[in-house]
Amino acid sequence: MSLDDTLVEDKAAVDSDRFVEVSYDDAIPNNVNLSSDRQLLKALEGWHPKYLEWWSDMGPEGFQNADVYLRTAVGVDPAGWAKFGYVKMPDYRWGILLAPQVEGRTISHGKHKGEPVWQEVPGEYRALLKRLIVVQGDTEPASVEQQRYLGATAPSLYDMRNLFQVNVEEGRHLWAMVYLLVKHFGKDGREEAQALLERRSGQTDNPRILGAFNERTPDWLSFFMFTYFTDRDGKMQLAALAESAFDPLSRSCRFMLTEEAHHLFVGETGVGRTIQATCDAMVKAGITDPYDTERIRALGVVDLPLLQRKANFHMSVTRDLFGSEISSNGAEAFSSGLKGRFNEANLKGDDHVLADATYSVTRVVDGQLVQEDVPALRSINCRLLDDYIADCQGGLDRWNKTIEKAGIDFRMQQPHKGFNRRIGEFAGHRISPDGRLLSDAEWQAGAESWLPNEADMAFINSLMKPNHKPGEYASWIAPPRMGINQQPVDYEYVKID
Ligand code: BYC
Repeated sequence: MSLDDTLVEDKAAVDSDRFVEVSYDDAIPNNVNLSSDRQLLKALEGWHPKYLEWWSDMGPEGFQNADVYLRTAVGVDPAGWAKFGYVKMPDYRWGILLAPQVEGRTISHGKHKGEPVWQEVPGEYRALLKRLIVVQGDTEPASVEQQRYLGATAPSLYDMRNLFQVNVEEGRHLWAMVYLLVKHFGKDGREEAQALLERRSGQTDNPRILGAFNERTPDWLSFFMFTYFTDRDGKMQLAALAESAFDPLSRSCRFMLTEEAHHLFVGETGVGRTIQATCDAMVKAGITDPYDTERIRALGVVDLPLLQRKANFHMSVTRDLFGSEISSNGAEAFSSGLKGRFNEANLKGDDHVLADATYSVTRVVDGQLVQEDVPALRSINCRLLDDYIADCQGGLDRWNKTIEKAGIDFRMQQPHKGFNRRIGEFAGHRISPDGRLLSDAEWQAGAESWLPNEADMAFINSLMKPNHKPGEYASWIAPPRMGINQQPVDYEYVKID
């Protein structure tokens, strides 16, 4: 079975099992009966041109007039919820799509467990709920901004198309959060919707809210690592919000998860194809030592230790996105019912209220890493982070199979949870990938071999040359086993004039 076969969609992410038709009669495609709410429609129609302005200023650089073979959500049945066709990106139909309401749904966790879910915002949780929606919304345009320049160096038209697919869907996810803000939070919500278009990834005076979304995505390897590791934070957070007692948020997130699955696929297969190209080139050249860097790089492929360093960077930065392992905000989000654990409704073995439960958290105490039992409510963020780390492993295992098949003695690994962290329990401590607490001097001595160094980045940059003809693939990445929507791999996925 090929890598692509195993990954047609990330199954855990695809949990929307029923779909409703989308109304295309309105200016904004939607399945929320927008036309019946004139005030809301007016507010969104007012936001739309500003969104398009943001897209033109901060969305993909160039290619705005190219015909791109994109999937558009049109709200069909599970067999085919997406429509494929050539679209110019600014004409993409960003819409508001919620998974259908589940009749009789009750709150799955927290102090309101068992009560009917809310269709309106409860006053006592308004500020916290708005904050969660704003943080979620902020990440969507941020990632588009981060990926803005990648089209120019796409390793193939297939990859370019996938990049643009991810970008337009992140745009739609922004729409999803803006809908909630504008519909449910009045003037405040409209102001927040505006602010989402004003913050800028990496800008000093008005940056995006969370750290990882202010990092650069300067090359395609970063893009694939980002879509594997950071979009997976998206999956986990959306899954936790899909458990929300606030039903419109839950329904939005359930539909977003279906799109998120493709982003994870792009990441996993992108890194997987890079590894495949490296292994193929090494085998062909008779190189067995993965650390024979100079000779491997001379073949125009990425050496495996460099891939590990890139992965270390993206994993550690993404782990920070879970917030502090021990957090009163996290406890409040759970107890109020606004945000559950991963897979909350199906979790067995506790009461989903967690008032007396504990959870084992790794902490740094007196210069040692120790396991400590902490009240489960306060360690909700840690629990989600641990679930995320477990969820990351599948891709690494599949990548390692490729390496093993080629007979190369190297394994991709996840670094220790505390490696290179800036938020939470490990912030301010130096921890090696194998989980040793280090002095500053030891850290400085090791950092170059654990995280991408200058020479690594210069080498990656040297590989970033465009391959913009159908069927052409850069040396450092293997072609996919299958094309998109059963098209061939040499299909003209983007028609560039
Ligand atoms: N950087 O109690 P704490 C996605 C702030 S990705 C900067 O430790 P809390 C996507 C925090 O905001 C998923 N600041 O944590 C992926 C708080 O500030 P305030 C996005 C940080 O609040 C790829 C303070 O520190 N969705 O969808 O329990 C492409 C103390 O916070 C960071 C969500 O994250 C950081 N890394 O948890 C496209 C879900 N971490 O409020 C899209 C919604 C923490 O005191 N968000 N801070 O000013 C949440 O659930 C929570 O806000 C967080 C933080 C989990 C992020």
